[in-house]
Amino acid sequence: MSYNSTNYWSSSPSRPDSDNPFEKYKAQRNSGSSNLGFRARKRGYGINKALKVLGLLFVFGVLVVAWKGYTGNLYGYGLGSLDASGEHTAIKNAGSITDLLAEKAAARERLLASKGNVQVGKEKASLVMLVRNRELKDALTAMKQIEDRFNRNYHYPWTFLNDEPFTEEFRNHTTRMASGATEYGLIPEKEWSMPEWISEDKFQETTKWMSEKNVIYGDSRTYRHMCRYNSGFFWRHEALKKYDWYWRVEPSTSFYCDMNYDPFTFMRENNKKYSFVISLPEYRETIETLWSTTQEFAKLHPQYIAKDNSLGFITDDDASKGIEGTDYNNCHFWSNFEIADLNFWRGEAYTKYFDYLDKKGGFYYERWGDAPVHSVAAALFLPKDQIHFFSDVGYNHVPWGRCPADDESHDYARCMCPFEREESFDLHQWSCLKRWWKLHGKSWGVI
Ligand SMILES: Nc1nc2c(ncn2[C@@H]2O[C@H](COP(=O)(O)OP(=O)(O)OP(=O)(O)O)[C@@H](O)[C@H]2O)c(=O)[nH]1
Ligand SMILES: [Mg+2]
Repeated sequence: MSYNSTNYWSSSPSRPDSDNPFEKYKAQRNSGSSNLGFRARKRGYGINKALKVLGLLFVFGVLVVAWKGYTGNLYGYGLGSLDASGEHTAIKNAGSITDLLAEKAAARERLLASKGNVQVGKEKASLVMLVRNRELKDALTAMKQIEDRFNRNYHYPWTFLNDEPFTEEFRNHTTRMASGATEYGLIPEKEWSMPEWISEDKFQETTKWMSEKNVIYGDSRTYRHMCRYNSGFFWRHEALKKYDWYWRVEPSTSFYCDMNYDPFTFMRENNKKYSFVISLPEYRETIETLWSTTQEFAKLHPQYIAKDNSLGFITDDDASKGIEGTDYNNCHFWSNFEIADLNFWRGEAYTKYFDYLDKKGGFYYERWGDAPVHSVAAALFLPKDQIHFFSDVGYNHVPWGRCPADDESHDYARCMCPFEREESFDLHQWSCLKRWWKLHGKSWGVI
């Protein structure tokens, strides 16, 4: 009978198959009659002995460790016993755990110092992220890309702002990711809540009809706090007072191209105050009265309107009719990316404009976004040459992304875009970029 494993395991032990090699081996081993059986029994005996010796050694080891630990000699902070001076070692060494923690903190500092996070960039500038603790992973994703593409060569600091205190976890991970210094700011409650002149009832009416109409974030109170904060307060935060420039970074955004120059220096040297990479129309339901309120403001303060402004970008009417004679086409610079001069927001024109808007209540009675508010202000208060389009930046914020169109973009060592140029939002029917080019007297497609 030939051996096959199936019938071997199914065969009864009481009916050993003498032809089966496994049964043969089993029988020999049990009887101890063969060399094989003898060696096996001997080996078994040897293993038992070795185990016994090991067991004894283990017990001995445990006793030594316990004794040393008790007397404090092994780790330096034992639990008891008196030392030579008669002092109880547990009390004497009580500070050691604190020392260990301090050493851990010092090690972290050394790690950060060894990263060489001394600022190389020459500008008074910071990367700025308004973010929630729960967005840590998304924050790191965006940070990683900005670091890899740009900041690892410049080590500009990062400033994080939040309406709640940042957790240790958030601080530790983002500090490790940053090549520059990090600072964590808590937003004052007054700047993240409805001002006293806003009626709760009227606000509730708005959220009701907006949620019925499915307006995006239409029923959200915190989204409105966020938009108002970005529109009127972030640059007033203590942490940002020392800077002239900021680069706004949002969690989950992507940066596809190496930036081999300092954009802050570029902005300063070229007298630019505001910049963008994507422009698109805002949902009209969220800003029904933003333009009429702006028209009122412009009438009251004509001195703030720049001569060579970008009205032509934000209206599809004949711009020569002026602010009063035109309607807003809803085009705005997508403010999830911004590199800009903080002093523009600090200036008189914008401060007065924001106060005027804030008193009108549109941040709560409608859902005015910081993007159209910043954009309308930049378009009207700045000469058009002070707004810069970063055509060399490859960028994505869901659901839209863009890639550079110039020859440089095809240098794949600089840009790694996950989509073709044809799929860039620049070419989308909703993109406002063509209006931008028209305003600047350039032909469509030349970037
Ligand atoms: N600290 C804090 N940050 C917030 C809050 N809401 C939004 N943000 C931040 O504000 C920025 C804009 O918020 P988003 O939710 O991205 O708004 P959005 O870009 O218009 O919309 P989506 O990105 O499509 O959700 C992001 O950096 C958010 O992390 C909030 O309640 N607290
Ligand atoms: Mg966003």
